[in-house]
Amino acid sequence: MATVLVLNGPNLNLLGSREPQVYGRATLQDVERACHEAGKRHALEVDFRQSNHEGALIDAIHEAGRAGSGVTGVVLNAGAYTHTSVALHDAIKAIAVPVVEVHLSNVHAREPFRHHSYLSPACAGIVVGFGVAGYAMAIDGLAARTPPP
Ligand code: CA2
Repeated sequence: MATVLVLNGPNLNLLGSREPQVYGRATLQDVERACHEAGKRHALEVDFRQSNHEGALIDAIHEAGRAGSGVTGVVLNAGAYTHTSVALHDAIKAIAVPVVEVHLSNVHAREPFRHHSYLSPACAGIVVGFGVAGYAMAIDGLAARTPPP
């Protein structure tokens, strides 16, 4: 079965514990459940991960792009690295697998430093501001591009 890698960046392990007015009350476990449900609808395996470390996110992207990885798409919420990381931009550019950038909040309605993404120009698509549902939307979008086996 083809796999979608869902990759979450720094501090997203804290989801549901603070700032509910910005990020809602769902936990990362709830996000994982929603991703598995979306994956099931498209007969896609979901590999769900979170790391607070930029290098670990880059390694996971490289791994997804390797021949024979079985990964047909990546959903990436890189958290604050979105606004800082040329290294993540380069990693996304380096793989042939499509990456969809996701943000729970509408970053464009927040502080100006969140308005710029180093990742967007390297990504196949972007979903922002739809909370947990945005992850399922990204999986739906990837499934629409994935040729059936
Ligand atoms: O809206 C998003 O999904 C973000 O990627 C979340 C990042 C933020 O830096 C981006 O600008 C937008 C922050 C994730 C931190 O999540 C927390 C959740 C609860 C409590 C503390 C942090």
